[in-house]
Amino acid sequence: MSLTASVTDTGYRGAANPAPTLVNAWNEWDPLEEVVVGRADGACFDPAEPGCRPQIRGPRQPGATFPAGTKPTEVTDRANEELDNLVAVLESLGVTVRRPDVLDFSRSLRTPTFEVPTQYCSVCPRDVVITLGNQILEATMSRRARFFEYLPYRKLIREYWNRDPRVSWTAAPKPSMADDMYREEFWEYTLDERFARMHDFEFCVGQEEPVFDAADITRMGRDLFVQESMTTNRPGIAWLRRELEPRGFRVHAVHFPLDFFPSHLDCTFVPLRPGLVLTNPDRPIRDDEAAFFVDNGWEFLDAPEASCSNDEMPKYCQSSRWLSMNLLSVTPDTVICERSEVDLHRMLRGRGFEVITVPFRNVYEFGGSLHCATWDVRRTGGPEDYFTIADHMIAADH
Ligand code: ABU
Repeated sequence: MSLTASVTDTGYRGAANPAPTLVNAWNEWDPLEEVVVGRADGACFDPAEPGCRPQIRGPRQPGATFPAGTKPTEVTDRANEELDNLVAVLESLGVTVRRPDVLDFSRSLRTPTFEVPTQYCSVCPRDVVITLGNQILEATMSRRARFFEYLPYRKLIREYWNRDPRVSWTAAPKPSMADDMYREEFWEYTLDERFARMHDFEFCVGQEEPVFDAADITRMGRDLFVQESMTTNRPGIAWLRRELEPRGFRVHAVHFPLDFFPSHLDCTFVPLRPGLVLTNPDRPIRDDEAAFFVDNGWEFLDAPEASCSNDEMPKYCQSSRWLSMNLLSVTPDTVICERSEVDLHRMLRGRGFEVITVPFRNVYEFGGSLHCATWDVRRTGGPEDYFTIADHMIAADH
């Protein structure tokens, strides 16, 4: 396997110069030192747009429509209570916690290429920004309501960039989000049609402009795995490859053909520690991609059933019940999980993990659970190579 950059290109100084970079994260599990936790203030309901058709969950009154505008204060307060509790738990573990700014998300947007009646929220930094070694990378984003969602994090990003000259800061090119960037027919397919088309990996974003959400990327040292999804297209993965491979990363596309509405990898394929990935039993990774992990000695551990069905998820939540596996690793042996996912707790404890539990279901309708609602700015550790046995690369596209 040829590496095109040395470790010094990535800002990691190693044992000879151990001063930690202020921004440093190479995987999802190394000991967590600093993290941003989202906040729910001013959050709006997801507006309907070409990249999103929000649906009411479970039983609904005839004629009921998905709400619009700012979420009710009591809903936001309940989510903030759980987010603040997560902050307290992390601080009690010695982790430095930072919070984003709040935007006026109720403001409509009118750009030269699109309009949208409201924006969304700053609960899920994971979707917007990612730490890759010493680099802060802002995603293109894929939905109009989230176009400016980098703004709540910009003050923090500037601070990290100003405080440590080794910190690199990159914003991916913003897409037009014009009508012709999307494939609106996607929303009309029946489940049978989706089944028939599952190996096409064509979703609601087209293949012209590079598009990705940061949560479609998962980090395992030198290797980054990026899901083709409703929120990340093949040009988006090509952009990541061209940007990151000169920095010494290997960028692999991954596919989960049975996930008909893929959006973000962290309810599908969740690395827990070197050699172990928590996998979604409903969404197996494509066989050829599974082989890359297995040939390198990795084990897949299927998550147990979530504690509730899709219909029992909060009424306005747009994520799947598999938020159950959207955990946050604090160390390779310690994870924070949602309180009600007792089967997952039991399974992970059986595998030697310390499991800390927190209530988080009131955050679900704001787009995610514990992994989504956090951005790990700094973990200890460096650019390890966890894929040394089999050196075949996963192709960029399908
Ligand atoms: N934002 C994560 C959602 C993933 C899922 O619905 O499965």
